[in-house]
Amino acid sequence: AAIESLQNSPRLLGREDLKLSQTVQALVLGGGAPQEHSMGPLTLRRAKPAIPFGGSYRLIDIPLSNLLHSGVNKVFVLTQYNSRSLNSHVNHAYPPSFGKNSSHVEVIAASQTCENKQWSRGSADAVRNIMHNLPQLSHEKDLVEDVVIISGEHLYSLDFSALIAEHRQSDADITLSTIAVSRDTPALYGVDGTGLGLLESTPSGHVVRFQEKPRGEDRDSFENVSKGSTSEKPFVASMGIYVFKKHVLHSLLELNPNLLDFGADVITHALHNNYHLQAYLYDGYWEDISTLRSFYRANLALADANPAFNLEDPEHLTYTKSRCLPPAKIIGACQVEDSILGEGVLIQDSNIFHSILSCCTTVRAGCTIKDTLVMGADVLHGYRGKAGEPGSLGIGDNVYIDGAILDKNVSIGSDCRIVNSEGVMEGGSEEQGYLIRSGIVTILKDAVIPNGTII
Ligand code: ADQ
Ligand code: ADP
Repeated sequence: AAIESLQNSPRLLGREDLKLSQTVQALVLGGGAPQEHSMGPLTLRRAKPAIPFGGSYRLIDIPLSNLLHSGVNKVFVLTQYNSRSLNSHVNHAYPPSFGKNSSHVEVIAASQTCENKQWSRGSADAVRNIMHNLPQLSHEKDLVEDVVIISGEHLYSLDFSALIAEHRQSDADITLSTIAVSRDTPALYGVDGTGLGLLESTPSGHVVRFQEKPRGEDRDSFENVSKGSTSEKPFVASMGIYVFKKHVLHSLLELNPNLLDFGADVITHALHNNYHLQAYLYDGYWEDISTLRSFYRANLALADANPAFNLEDPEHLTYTKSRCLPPAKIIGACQVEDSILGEGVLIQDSNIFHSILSCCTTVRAGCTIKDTLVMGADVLHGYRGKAGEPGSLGIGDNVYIDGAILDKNVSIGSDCRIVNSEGVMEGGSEEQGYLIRSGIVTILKDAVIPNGTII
C-alpha cells in the first residue's frame, strides 16, 4: 500500500513510471562540531559519523543503508568538521553507480563559494550553502519532488518509502519522523548536552506544537499530547529525520537566512508560519548516538545473542567498505564468548568475553578482554615489533582489559591492566594516550601504552 501511494502528490499523479530515485533527493548531515563532552575521545580527529562501529562498519553506513534499501538512492553527504576520514570512507564504500540500482552517493565537503566565504553555522545553513550547487534542489522543472534530510549518526532501521508515502498522502509541506519515548530517556533531561525536539500532534498526526529540547515545565507540557504517546512512552520526539517538499525547503532557506538549524529554527519557523507539518510515527529501534556511553552500550549490545538492532537481517544488510582481508584466525586454545570478530583478526591463546574486535585486531597470548570495543587497525597482523613500542600494533601478552574502548591503531604493551581500577569518572590525558570520560577508559587512536601500565 505504501508503494502504491508513493505517486500521490499532485505533480506526480499519472506518473507511475517514476521511481523514488527520480523524485526524491536525500541529504545526509555528516556532522557539525560535536558537543564538548559528547563523544569526547573518539571525535578528537574524526567526524562522529565516521566512528568505527560493529566490527566492520562506520556509523554512517547505517543511515546510508536505510536509504538505499528504501529505494532512495540519490544521496549527498554534507561534511564539515574533522571530515577527512568520513570523506574517505564514503568515497571508498560507495563508488560511482554503486549496487544493483546504480546508487549515487557523493560527499559534498563544505567549501567557500563566491556567494559565501564562511563555514556553515548549523545543519540548515549547511543545506542552504550547497543548494546552489545542486540544481535538482531548486529547479522547478526537475523531477525531484521531495527532499529527505537525515543525520549521519543514528542507529535505526527505517523504510523511507513508507515515510515518503505518508508525506505525499497527507500532502504535508514537511513530515517529521517521530518516535514515542519513555520518561526515563536521558536525552529528555539534557544529560551530557543531549536533547530531543518534542511535539504535540492531533489524532491524524497534524503537528500543532514543537519545541527544540525543552526543559522543566516546558518539557512536561509535552506529556501525553501526541498521536502515538502511550502510558509507558508519553513523549513523542522528533528523530531529526525530515521530508520536505522541495519548493518548501528551498523557499524557507532562501528567504530566511537567519534559520541556521533544522530543529531549533526551521521547524519552529515553519510551524509559526502556518506550513503543514505532519508527524510520521516510527515504532522500531532508534538510537541517537549522542554520548560515549550510549555509543559503548549500543555497540556492545550487538554482541548479544538477540540484539535489538540487527545487523544480520539478510533482507537488510548494511553496506560498508569492501576489504580484501583474510577471515579471523584463532591460534592455540582460546575461549571466545558472545563476541564479534572482524576480518583480519588474529587471537592467540586468549579469552574474549562479550567484546567486539574490529578488522585487523591482533591479540597476543594470555590476554583476557571483557566488555570491550576494539576498533582494530589499518594494517593486517600489525603486532610484529616489540610489545608496547611504536611500530607495533595490537594487544601484547598477558593483558587484562575490562569495560574499555580501544581506538584504531593502538599498541598495548605486555602485562597491562586496563580496568579503571579506581573508578575514575573523568581523567587521563592525550599525553598519557588515554582519556576517561563518564567512567569509560578510551585508549586514543595511535596511542602506545608501555608494558605493565595499569589504568
Ligand atoms: P541535534 O542532533 O542536536 O537534534 P543539530 O545539532 O542541528 O541537532 O544536528 C543535526 C544533524 O546535523 C547532526 O547529525 C549534526 O551532526 C549535523 N550537522 C550540524 N551542523 C552541520 C554542518 N555544518 N554540516 C553538516 N552537518 C551538520 C536533532 C533535532 C532534534 C531531534 C534530534 C534527534 O534538532 O529535534 O530530536 O536531532 O536526535
Ligand atoms: P579514522 O580514524 O577515522 O579511521 P583514518 O585516517 O585512520 O581515520 O582513516 C581514513 C581512511 O583511510 C579509512 O578509509 C582507512 O581505511 C584509510 N587508511 C588510513 N590509514 C591507512 C593505511 N595505513 N593504509 C591503508 N588505508 C588507510
